[in-house]
Amino acid sequence: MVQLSNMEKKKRKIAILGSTGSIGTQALDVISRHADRFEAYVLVANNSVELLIKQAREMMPEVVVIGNKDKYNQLKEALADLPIKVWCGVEAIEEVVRDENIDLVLTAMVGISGLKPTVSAIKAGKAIALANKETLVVAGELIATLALKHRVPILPVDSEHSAIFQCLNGEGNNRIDKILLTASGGPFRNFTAEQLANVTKKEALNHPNWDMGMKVTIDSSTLMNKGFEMIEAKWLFDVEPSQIEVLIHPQSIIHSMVQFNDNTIMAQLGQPDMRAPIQYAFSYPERLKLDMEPVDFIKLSQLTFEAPDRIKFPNLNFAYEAIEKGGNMPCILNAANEVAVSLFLEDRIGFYEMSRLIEKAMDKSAFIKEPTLSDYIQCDKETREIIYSLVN
Ligand code: MN3
Repeated sequence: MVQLSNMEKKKRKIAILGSTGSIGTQALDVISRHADRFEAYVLVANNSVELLIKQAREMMPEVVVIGNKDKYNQLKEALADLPIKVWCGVEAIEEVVRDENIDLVLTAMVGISGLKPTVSAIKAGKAIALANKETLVVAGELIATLALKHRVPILPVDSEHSAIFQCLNGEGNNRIDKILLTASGGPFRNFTAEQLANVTKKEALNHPNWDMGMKVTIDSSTLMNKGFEMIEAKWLFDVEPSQIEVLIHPQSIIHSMVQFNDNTIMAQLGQPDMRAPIQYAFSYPERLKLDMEPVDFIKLSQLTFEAPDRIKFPNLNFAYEAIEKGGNMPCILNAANEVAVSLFLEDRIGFYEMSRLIEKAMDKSAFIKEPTLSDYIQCDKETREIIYSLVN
């Protein structure tokens, strides 16, 4: 599936899209600890200019890009004494990933903003370390087709997909019977429907196992994240949604499993530490040292599993419905969810309203069977307008 043998031993030059976010900062930690193997060649952030300045001074990349043009002067002045190129704007992000020296692009931007730069990087033949799952949710077919055409490997950074990817090591053409996609269940796994109706932003942001960005933490609490990951798995591993079973596993030790046609199951285990899948995507197919504690099975004593509650957490069903319908429906799902999550984070709507708004958007938005890249961008915009019109 993936051919990276020609870049095995040389220092990999990496472009980090979203360097100031949760994945981005952990990626820079991985790069710093293996400075003989990796180089942060490009750093891209949307808004967090102060952190970007600090990162640039530490990592000394070739280029830094700030998405928000209003922050350009501040960035430029702060780095004036260094030989670092400073760019700004969304077009600059699409351009910077095409630099001939880049080996690998880590896509760790939030939401649909990662779509165009990912397309641009694939067209330029860059290997992709994919953390921005919304890219595959919105335009999975387009990305999968492009990656195949340009012979570009897509290395998953999402922990579940990295696990599945690792379970497939050495399996050649052996057919996947089923993917067992594990989920922690989030902070509200045992809440009643009444309790769920009243949960606060603060409670939702308190994830039991994983330290992640705000958007994905809220998505975890609604199981939208797992729905997105099901769609992500479909495109990464060429399986049908019916072959993907979501399994609640509160300890987050098994990161996912693959069942083959002889009913043998392979699992990948480890501590819930995002640096592990990030580093594996960077060093693949090699494994490098990581200061992560091994799993202590005696201390753990048990690993438990249960079925997800699809009544309390309907977003999971919406994801299956959206991918079955296909076309721009997953794009509608994603756009509606992005707006719903931001409204929840602004304390403008309650926990359940996020699901209600997504359901309404899927009903109301115009269906396009075979969308182009510009259809996706337009559909994203229109869906957002629909959601805002519903709450105002
Ligand atoms: Mn995940």
